[in-house]
Amino acid sequence: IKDGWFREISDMWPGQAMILKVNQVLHHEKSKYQDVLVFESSDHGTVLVLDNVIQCTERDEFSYQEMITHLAMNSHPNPKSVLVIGGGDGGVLREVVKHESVEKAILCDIDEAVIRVSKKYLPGMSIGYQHPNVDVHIGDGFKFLADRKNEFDVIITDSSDPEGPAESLFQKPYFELLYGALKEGGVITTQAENQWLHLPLITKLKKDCKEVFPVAEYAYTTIPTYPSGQIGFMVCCKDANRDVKTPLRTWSPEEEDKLCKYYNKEIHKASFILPTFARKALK
Ligand code: AAT
Repeated sequence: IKDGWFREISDMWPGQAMILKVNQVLHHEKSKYQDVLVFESSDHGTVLVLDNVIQCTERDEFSYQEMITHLAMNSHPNPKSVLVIGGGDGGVLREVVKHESVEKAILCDIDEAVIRVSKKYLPGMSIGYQHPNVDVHIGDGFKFLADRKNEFDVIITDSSDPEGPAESLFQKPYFELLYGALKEGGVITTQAENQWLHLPLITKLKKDCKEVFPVAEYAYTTIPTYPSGQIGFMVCCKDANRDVKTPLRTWSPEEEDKLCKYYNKEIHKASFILPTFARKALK
């Protein structure tokens, strides 16, 4: 933070940076895994930053949390058992428990500090922890999955960028673990970066996913405070006949309106339609 502005400078997005105006710093610590900063911004509500990378702002977090969650959840006929890897702020959990079919939701984040500060400073997201069907596990997502077989209907990997503790969550052995931990017909989504900035990485991700899952598609959402204003997801399914681009279950327009601010059944389909340059690279 310099002169009252936070700057998100990183070699993952060279030559550009999001800058947000800071009203006051609410919390700053070095946890065991990362630098954890929470500040109140002038126009984006409370902001969570890990290792100088914006994880969420109260103003636009819903577009990411709803899409990474409902793209997977609504591509499964009856999701009962759900796992979230990362997602320490609780926002994805909040979205998962909107589905009445869910009997158990486990969250595994590596860093207790993220969960602790989110419970204190981000109540609109950490409300997800209050649901009775939720269990929390503190630990590395890769290690957690190593002992899990045939257990989950949906697994959502809401992870930070590959530079740092989430590096292993972007590699093929991780997708093999995800495949093994899913029940028959299971679905995953993972945070899969930005098509303007990370096309080679996304191409590699999609190739790795395609070698593990019979269905692997890239979708994206718009979000002003992530680099270049968009972020993508890999959506994969164990069932070769499932079309994840079309929601299998839908809410009524009234329910949709009550439950979601970004996701709807039309945007589910639209989120898989890519501009020509990205479509070519990912073919
Ligand atoms: N919903 C907020 C967005 C995030 S949160 C990323 C979470 O992943 C953090 O809470 C971090 O502690 C956790 N994490 C990182 N590595 C691991 C790991 N190996 N196992 C489990 N959890 C992990 C993502 C923001 C994306 C930013 C885009 N630029």
